[in-house]
Amino acid sequence: MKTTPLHSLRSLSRWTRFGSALASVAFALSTHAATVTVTIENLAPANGNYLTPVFVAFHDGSYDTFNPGGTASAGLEAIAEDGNTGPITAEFMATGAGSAYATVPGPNGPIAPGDKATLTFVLDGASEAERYFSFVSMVIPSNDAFIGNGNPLAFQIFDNAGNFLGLDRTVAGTMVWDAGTEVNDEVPANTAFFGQATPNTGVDQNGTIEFHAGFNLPGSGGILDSAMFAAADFLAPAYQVARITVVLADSDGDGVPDDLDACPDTAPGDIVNADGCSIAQICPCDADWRNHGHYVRCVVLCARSFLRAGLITRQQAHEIVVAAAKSDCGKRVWKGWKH
Ligand SMILES: [Ca+2]
Ligand SMILES: [Ca+2]
Ligand SMILES: [Ca+2]
Ligand SMILES: [Ca+2]
Repeated sequence: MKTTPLHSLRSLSRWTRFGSALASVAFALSTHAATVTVTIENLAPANGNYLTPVFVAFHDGSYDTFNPGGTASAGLEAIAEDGNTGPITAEFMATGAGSAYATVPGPNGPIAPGDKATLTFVLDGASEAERYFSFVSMVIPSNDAFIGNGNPLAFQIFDNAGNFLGLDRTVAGTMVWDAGTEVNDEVPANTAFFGQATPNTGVDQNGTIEFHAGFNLPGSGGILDSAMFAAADFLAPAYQVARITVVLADSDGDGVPDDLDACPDTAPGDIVNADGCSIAQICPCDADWRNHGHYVRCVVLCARSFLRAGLITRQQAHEIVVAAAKSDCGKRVWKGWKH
């Protein structure tokens, strides 16, 4: 996370030049660098399926994870059967299609229903090598079920001019794939995260990648007979597996992306200008004001500028100025009088 040293906050707070100082900061940051946050949220209900830590990659559009109807690569087999992202990561690196990739775990490793896995990347929007996005994650427990995009051009994150497009996609249960590498017997000893002790255990399917036909019916001794996964039938009506988002990072949640935010750590809920700065940050109470009047003048000018920008109402501007005038900010406190 970026930090702003106190002295720069103070220089921003000088009413004589806060406007030009903020303008120059915003100008300096207007490049193609983009700090983006990838989030994978498990949308399954309680006692639904988990997801393994997700392999995510940004690339030039040439990285093809799989083709429906085709056979799985060894890397796809390892993630679909065991949640192992090592081999698919090596395959991705060998393609030379991009250099921004990661395995994104949930808060406790596997991503439980309701949990989110999230990771931030610093990308170059102007680079063709970071224009498209792909992901793969195993649906667990299962023999070889997974989610992911087989079309490398499906998720374009930056347009050809380098402008951020982002991504917000829901994966329905009907979009779960079967890797075709292992028979869906759901026998615990063969089924990862359901009793299987060693990787790549199970009966070879020698099949192709197809939409998954669903778990075995309740009563067959399979996954749905386990109380923990009683609601994991991802082909149930309206079942959703995941939501995948790629957004510009906004660490302080003020609506201004990190790369354009001149004031990190804005207090939650504070109104900010286009540079991500609140009035309390532009005119901080504890700055080294010459006197109370200088502090109040900073707030007056700032409130006026927020009002002009339509960020606050006339009534709010009035209340902000009154509160500043009533405050002790900028006053020299006499500490030697009492006791
Ligand atoms: Ca299978
Ligand atoms: Ca296998
Ligand atoms: Ca922000
Ligand atoms: Ca901010």
